[in-house]
Amino acid sequence: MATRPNLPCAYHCIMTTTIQTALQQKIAAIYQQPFPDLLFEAQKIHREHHNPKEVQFCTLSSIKTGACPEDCAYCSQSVHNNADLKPEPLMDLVAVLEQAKAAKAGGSTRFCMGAAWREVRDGAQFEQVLEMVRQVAALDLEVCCTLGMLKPHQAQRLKEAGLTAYNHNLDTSPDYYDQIITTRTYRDRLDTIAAVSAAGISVCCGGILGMGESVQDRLDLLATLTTLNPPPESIPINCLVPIPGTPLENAPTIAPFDLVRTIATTRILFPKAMVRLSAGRLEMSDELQALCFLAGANSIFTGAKLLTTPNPERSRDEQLLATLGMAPKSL
Ligand code: SAM
Ligand code: DTB
Ligand code: SF4
Repeated sequence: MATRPNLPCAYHCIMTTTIQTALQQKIAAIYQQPFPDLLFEAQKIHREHHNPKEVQFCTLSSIKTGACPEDCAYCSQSVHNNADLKPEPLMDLVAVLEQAKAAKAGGSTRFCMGAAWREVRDGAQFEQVLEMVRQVAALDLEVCCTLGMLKPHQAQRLKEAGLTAYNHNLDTSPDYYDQIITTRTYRDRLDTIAAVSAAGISVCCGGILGMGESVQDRLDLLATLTTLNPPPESIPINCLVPIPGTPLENAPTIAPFDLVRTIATTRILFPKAMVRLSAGRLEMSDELQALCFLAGANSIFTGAKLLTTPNPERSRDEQLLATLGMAPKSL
């Protein structure tokens, strides 16, 4: 695999070219191993740090849907795209708490609230989200938010409210980023991640596979994640859900073995992280999902809906785990 001699400025700010190339080579060597060696290495590391028979169930809630000013090419919620989606204002607290209680009753130990915002603004809506965080945390669930860009004082307030983790994906490589999103930069993303870490909140950061990127782009995303300090404790690996009316509606689907290799490489690079097999499971066979678990994925989103797109029913996931002699992870 050819390595790129140069990556753009945002990347240079965190790595010199020499380290960058060495890191890229190291990651490529992991990824390119013969499949049995790659899976064996991933399994060894996975078993040292996690129970290989357990998968964490997480539940998503779209607390504010659509009308987002960002132009993410994959997203149903961008005003720049023409997806068939009805925008919804910020949900009320009681409705969110009902969803969180139902999630817990269904075996989820983590509840993730997503808002289609470019960034958080101080004011009544943020106060309402802070109250949601407080009350979901009081249910004894891990509580995660993904609300767009944050300033340091906002991250601090989320921490004080009891937030466990903040999801803010880098999505792809620094090189490919401007093919997917033009209304913000990689540096913007890294700045929010730094604010989250500085506030003592755990970072959930991953990407999307199947947006027309190269294998090298996927490995460069992983390389960037290794430069975060501390490394992310949670890494969602999403497969693109192609949405009619978005620029990526006809993007080529990721090859199943490329997905498994990417998950195994992630597990090897981030032994302690939760690796989340996120969007795109509806299109996957049980056998492919089982291979992803063997490669080190240990979390899924359960319930019939992700944020705006369908997801397997929880009963199907329970059945799959039972067939494999596996079980949902308790807190
Ligand atoms: N607006 C916030 C942001 O972008 O950070 C939070 C919500 S956004 C929908 C959360 C994540 O969902 C994105 O970062 C992206 O990785 C993922 N996502 C969105 N649309 C997707 C799609 N069609 N397929 C796969 N993943 C998707
Ligand atoms: C993440 O990486 N994947 C989740 C969660 N973080 C917020 C979202 C997936 C969204 C899939 C497309 C949709 O349902 O709109
Ligand atoms: Fe907005 Fe997030 Fe969708 Fe981008 S991914 S359009 S920021 S909701």
